[in-house]
Amino acid sequence: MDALKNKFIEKAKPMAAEVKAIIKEHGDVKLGEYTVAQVYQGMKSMTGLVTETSKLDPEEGIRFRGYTIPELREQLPKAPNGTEPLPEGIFWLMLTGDLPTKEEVYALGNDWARRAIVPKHVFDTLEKLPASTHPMTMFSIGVMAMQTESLFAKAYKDGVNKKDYWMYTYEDSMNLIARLPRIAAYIYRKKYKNDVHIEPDPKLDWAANIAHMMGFDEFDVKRLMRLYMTIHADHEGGNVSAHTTHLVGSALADPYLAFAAGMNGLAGPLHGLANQEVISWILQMRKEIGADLPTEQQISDYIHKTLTDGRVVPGYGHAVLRKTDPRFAAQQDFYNRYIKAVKGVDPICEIVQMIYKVAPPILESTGKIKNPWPNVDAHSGALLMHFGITEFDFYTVLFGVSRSLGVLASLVWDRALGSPIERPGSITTEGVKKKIGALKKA
Ligand code: CMX
Repeated sequence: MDALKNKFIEKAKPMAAEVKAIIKEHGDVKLGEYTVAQVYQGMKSMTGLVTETSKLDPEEGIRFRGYTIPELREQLPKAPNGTEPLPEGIFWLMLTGDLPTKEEVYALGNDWARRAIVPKHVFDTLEKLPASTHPMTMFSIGVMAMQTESLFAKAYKDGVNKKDYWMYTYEDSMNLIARLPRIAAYIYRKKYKNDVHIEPDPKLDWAANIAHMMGFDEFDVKRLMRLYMTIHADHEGGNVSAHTTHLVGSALADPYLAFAAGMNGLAGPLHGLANQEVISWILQMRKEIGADLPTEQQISDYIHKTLTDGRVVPGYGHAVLRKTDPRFAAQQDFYNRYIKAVKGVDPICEIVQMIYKVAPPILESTGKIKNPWPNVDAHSGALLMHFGITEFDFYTVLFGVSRSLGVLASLVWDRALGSPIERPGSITTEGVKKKIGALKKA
């Protein structure tokens, strides 16, 4: 058994017993009450899931197994000469709860490199799609085409004991994570670089290889990709991509099917597609204003116009967060440290900083937007643009590659803890009205 798999099951076995005991002894303890508004409006702040890998605090932002993003940027192992964490490390942390050593992270990277071979029929499937297919649709189809490789599906068909589900989920997850960079880069090169492809470099780490296979070998792009892949990895369990993966997996659909479903949710403009929307919105604003660097007044006018047109300001707002997203702050720090301080200002990154100044008071003044602050998507595209990755309808694919780390780590936990099929109850509006009536009478 490999080191990570060994370490995982050492942790998971006693925890599964503990969870069983909690359900048996305290199963009827109330965790909270919910309201009519919560039932109609997306179950916000309703605790309905157990997710071990990360926890989101509305004021502070995300913690991965207790660690904030600044702490992880300090403490997770880095590539030789690297300054940003290796995403292999955050996967290890999410799966085991422990910070890995450099040796453990390098060994995991080597394991993924060995698993990274994508079957030819996956590329053949992608080749058959119309040229106009959106990269996220291609990504989801690529993952679905690879489902032929599922060890979980095969084991289930062969009658595997449910105690061993986690093992096959682990193997599928590791294979899938290892192969996603190749699929993502293939989509990029097929769509934007004349279908000319670049083989992976087995000596490179997982994130650096994505940059390499896309055709970007500069040190700074690899550095950005390591940060990008780390900070997008997880955002507790209730977000659309994580929750969908968990939900579909709860029917014992294998990790390929469950992850592809999660990616279809990530492709929505209110979730992951917002990173493409942000850049498209900024470029449209520059075009309409007729200036590369609009003034604060012009940005303010454009935000007002967006709201008047009944559209959202992409990259702003959040269903849980109530402060600036620390993932935005990490990218802002990257811009200041490695771009602005070294090469001077970048116009699109500067516009992002100006929007950060101008947008929150305008959004707040509407009186209905609960969080006027930027989320992760407000900054990510500007950094990619800076390094020449200008094809913004590809950006969500990169988000998806990173998100695999969190949602698949959670899926392995789901099977190790024996989580059952998810099936919440629902209510009709007639039923809601009856409850309200009964409460009024009482
Ligand atoms: N611009 C304009 N209006 C916004 C807004 C924004 N950035 N954020 C919220 N609102 C509006 C909502 O559309 C809603 O309007 P209605 O009452 O007319 O329906 C109202 O304000 C209240 O919404 P909320 O409770 O503050 O926000 P929700 O929890 O419903 O939605 C989110 C959260 C992220 C979908 C929303 O803020 C939004 O649409 N933001 C822009 C898209 C975006 O950046 N998404 C990326 C999120 C991060 C990620 O998943 O990647």
